[in-house]
Amino acid sequence: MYEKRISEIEQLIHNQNRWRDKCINLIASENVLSHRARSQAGSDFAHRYAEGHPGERYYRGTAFIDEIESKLTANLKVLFQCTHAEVRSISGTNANEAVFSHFVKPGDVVLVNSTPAGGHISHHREGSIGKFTRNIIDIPVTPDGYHMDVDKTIYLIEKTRPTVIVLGKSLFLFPEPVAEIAAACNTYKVRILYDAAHVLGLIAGKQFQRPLQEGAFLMTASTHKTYFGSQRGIVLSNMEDNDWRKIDRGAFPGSSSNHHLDTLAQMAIATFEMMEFGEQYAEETIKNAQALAAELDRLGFDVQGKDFGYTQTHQVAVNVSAFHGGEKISRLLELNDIILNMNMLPHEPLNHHAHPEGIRIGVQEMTRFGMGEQEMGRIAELIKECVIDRKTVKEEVNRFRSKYRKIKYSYDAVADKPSTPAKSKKTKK
Ligand code: DSN
Repeated sequence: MYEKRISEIEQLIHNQNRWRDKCINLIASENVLSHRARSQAGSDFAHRYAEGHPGERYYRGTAFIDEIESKLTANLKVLFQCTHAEVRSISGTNANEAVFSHFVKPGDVVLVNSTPAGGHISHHREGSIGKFTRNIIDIPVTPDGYHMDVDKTIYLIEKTRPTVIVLGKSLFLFPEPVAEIAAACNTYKVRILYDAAHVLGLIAGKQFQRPLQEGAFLMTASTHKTYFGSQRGIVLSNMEDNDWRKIDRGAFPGSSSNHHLDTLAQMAIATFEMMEFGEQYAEETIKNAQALAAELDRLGFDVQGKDFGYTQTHQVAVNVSAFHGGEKISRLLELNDIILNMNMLPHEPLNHHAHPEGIRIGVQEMTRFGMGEQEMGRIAELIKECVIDRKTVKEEVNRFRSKYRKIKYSYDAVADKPSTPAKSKKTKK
């Protein structure tokens, strides 16, 4: 009776696969899995449960996931030089919830990046942190809007005595001044929680600040933006064991039950890729973002952060208010198969959220498909032809994108080679 309806869903999945494969994807919070990692989706692990820790599960039948989870945790500790790694959160917000639930109490004062200044929704009054306290104060920013005003923030710390300051954001162009505020935070016992969702791969690739080494108490992240996937969350720290037990309980049973074992296995694969290719990838990603920003500026766009070299991450922010704003421009680009999101910019009031002045561009996915600075120049031209010249560029976008379909910074190049049939092992009879 419902078989035809299932076919409709299958067709929609097929349409998505075919469409996004032709698009220039510039959403700053996305990335693609390598073939090696993606091909493990739907393994038997997709059907299973494994609450608890390796070797101490509430379920039987977990021997293999125990081994995978242990290897992943051990690799993350090496990659991020930390003593604790929690891998059971199934998203970045879920990881934040595991942390906030134990370190933010009713009535606590917390400092966060405001939404226009780039703060993530889980740092917002209506998001995860708002469930635990309502005393949420925005971190002061410098006039350009993209940097913390360190003096004013330290003054605010002295005056309001927060328990926690949440750094890291979703519109994230420049490093956070962790080291600069660490002493004041130490004096007033303020914990620095650093949400590294957007920059995790840049940190792993050693091309960005190292929050844990600069003074952050802990770092949360999602694992699929500049990191190679899969879509999950993590918490990393060098904190004392006593405190870590709170995170442990925050992750399970505090904010999750089962932890989606098939994507955990994919993340174990992606983490090896990050260990091997992360440095080169992160370097190329940042260079690409800077090249794209400079070219968009040259072509007549109001690219943000110009006085500071535009960006030190995978992101570029552009004020498109001169061209009818972020909502209209992101739609126009989508019609031409260039996919990105509208974004509020730091000077905007919250009620602009549905019609903000900006767009946010991320180059991390196209970099993973092998694009370099020259290709960034071409993307800037295509955006200009579409937005400023009002030309239809869809066919050219599809033609251009068709040249970049293999996933680099992975072992897929090896997998692409025609496989030689495995020789049967001779066994002693
Ligand atoms: N809201 C997402 C972003 O695009 O930055 C992160 O969860």
